[in-house]
Parts: sequence; structure tokens; C-alpha cells
Amino acid sequence: MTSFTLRGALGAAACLLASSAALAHAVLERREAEPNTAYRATVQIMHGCDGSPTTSVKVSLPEGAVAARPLPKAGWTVTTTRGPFIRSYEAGHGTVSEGVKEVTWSGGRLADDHFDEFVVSLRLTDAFRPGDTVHFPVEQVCENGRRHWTQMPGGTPVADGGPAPGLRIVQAAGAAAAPAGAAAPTSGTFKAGAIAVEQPWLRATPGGAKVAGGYLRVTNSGREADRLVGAAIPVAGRGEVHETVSEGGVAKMRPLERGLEIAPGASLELKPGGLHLMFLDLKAPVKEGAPVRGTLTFEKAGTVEVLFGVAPAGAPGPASGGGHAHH
Ligand SMILES: [Cu+2]
Repeated sequence: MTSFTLRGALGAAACLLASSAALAHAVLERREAEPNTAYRATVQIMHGCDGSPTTSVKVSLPEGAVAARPLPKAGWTVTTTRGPFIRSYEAGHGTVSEGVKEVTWSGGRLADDHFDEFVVSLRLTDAFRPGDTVHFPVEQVCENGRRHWTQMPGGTPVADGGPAPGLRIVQAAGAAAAPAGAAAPTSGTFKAGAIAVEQPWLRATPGGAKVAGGYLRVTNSGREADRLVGAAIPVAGRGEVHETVSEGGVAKMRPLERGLEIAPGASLELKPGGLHLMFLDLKAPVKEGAPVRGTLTFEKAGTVEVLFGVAPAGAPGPASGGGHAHH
């Protein structure tokens, strides 16, 4: 009812704004959870599509949510899509590297003036840290039309829908607070052939910044040299490998045109003030606490998918107990 009153008052031009901000139709019932716990993701569908009944609801699960099991609903057919995770996770009783990534309930009919709940039980792994907001994008199909509740913070606005339902990750009760200035990146090791990439992280970017620095440790356990030749994240136009050199006492950075060689047995650390990745032509800010998927390309080992943790702007390192070998 409210939606029609609003629409009448605001007129057609304001419709999209009204529906994306005030009238989010897909929300999570429980919006806070601790890392390394079981979580019951209850997606509430509050309205249809401009009066038309809902006939299908698809929920995409965030990377780092594992062991997902949907709750069947009478009158609806539930289907799941499985796939590989970008790294393996500790899931309480063993390690998992693939699982359910999307759940769809279809074939039902939810009237516009009713609401219903669509539930997935899952486990939140150590991919999430207190302060992160994790998103569960929802695609709602109606008899007439559809709605995309898929918009991410800082991302492109969605015309026919609005924000993806978000879950805030909070500190476990009784746990020590993280030291001030400590980052909360996703930890992880990502492997391709003889190459291992440890704890990749980005520095958050302030407002209109067009570049972001990326850091990691890379180890070559093979018998041949390899080269890191490329890096990419979705919000950057391009990625380069940079070195920092001193010219007349001034530190300057420049791209390594042939990439970065990693000798057999060598372990290199890319860190602020030294070797680093540089992501340019940013289309959206890199936000603290919101891990970013990306790829690194090696001449021999090929392309490896990684998850960059995001530390505060200006952070010297990814985390306080972050396993740095030298100081
Ligand atoms: Cu640079």
C-alpha cells in the first residue's frame, strides 16, 4: 500500500529511487553474525513486482559461506547450483573446496500483499572478519516482471531493484577487540602449479582515488623461474606490477615491463614502499572490510584466482598477527 501512495506522490521519475532505497523487498531476517559459526540466512520477500505475484526467488551465497543447505518449502521446487570455491575452507568437520553457490525456489506463487521467507542454513567461515559486510544478492521473478536485489555498496545502481541483502560480521561476545589500526583482511593461500600466493591484500582507497596498491607474499617452490606478469580486479581498468626505486633521494615507482621474476625456491614480499601491485582506473572505491576477488597471472603457472583482503587506507600491513617474517 505504502508503495503505491509513494509512487503517486513522487511521480514516475522518482520511482526507481523510491523502490531502491525505501522499499527494499528482499531483506535478511538476521543481519548480524559472528565468523566461524552456523548461520541461518532467512531471506524475506516483502512484496511482489508492482502488484504481480512472486514465482521464483534465487539467492546467491557469498564466497566463504559453505555447507549450505536450503529449507524446502511446500509448493515450491528448490534447486541448487554448485561450483568450486576460490580457496578451501575449514568447515567444522574437514576442509571443503566446493559446494552450493546459488539456491532457487521456483514454481510457487506468493501474492503481492503477502510475505514469505526463504531459508538457507550455512556456515560462515574464517573468510569473514568482524567489520565485514557480506552480501546475499537476490533475484526475484514475478508473473509480470522481475526485481534484482543485487546492488553492492559502491557498485553500479540497479534499475529494477536495489541493494543486495547484507549481513554484518561482528566480533564474538567476549573476544578481544582487534588492536586499533589493525586490518581485517581475508587470510588465505592461493596456489597455481609451483606458485603459492599468501595473504593478498589491498589498501582501501579514499573517496575519488583512481589507484589502489596491492600486496602479497609469493613463493616459487618449483625448479624453474616464473614471472608475475599481470594482476586484475573487477573495479580497476588495469593492473601492473611496480617497483619502488630511489632517484636522487626521492622514492619513485615504475612498472616492471617484463613482470616480476620469482627465482626457484624464492619467496618475495610485495609490501608498501617496495614491490607492489598497482591497480589503475578505479571505477569504484576499494572499501575496508569488503574482500575483493581478483586474479594474478604468472608466465608459467598461469592465472590464479585470489581473494584480496582490504586494510584501511595507509595501513602498513594486512593485519597484526599477520605472519610477517621480517621487520
Ligand atoms: Cu605503484
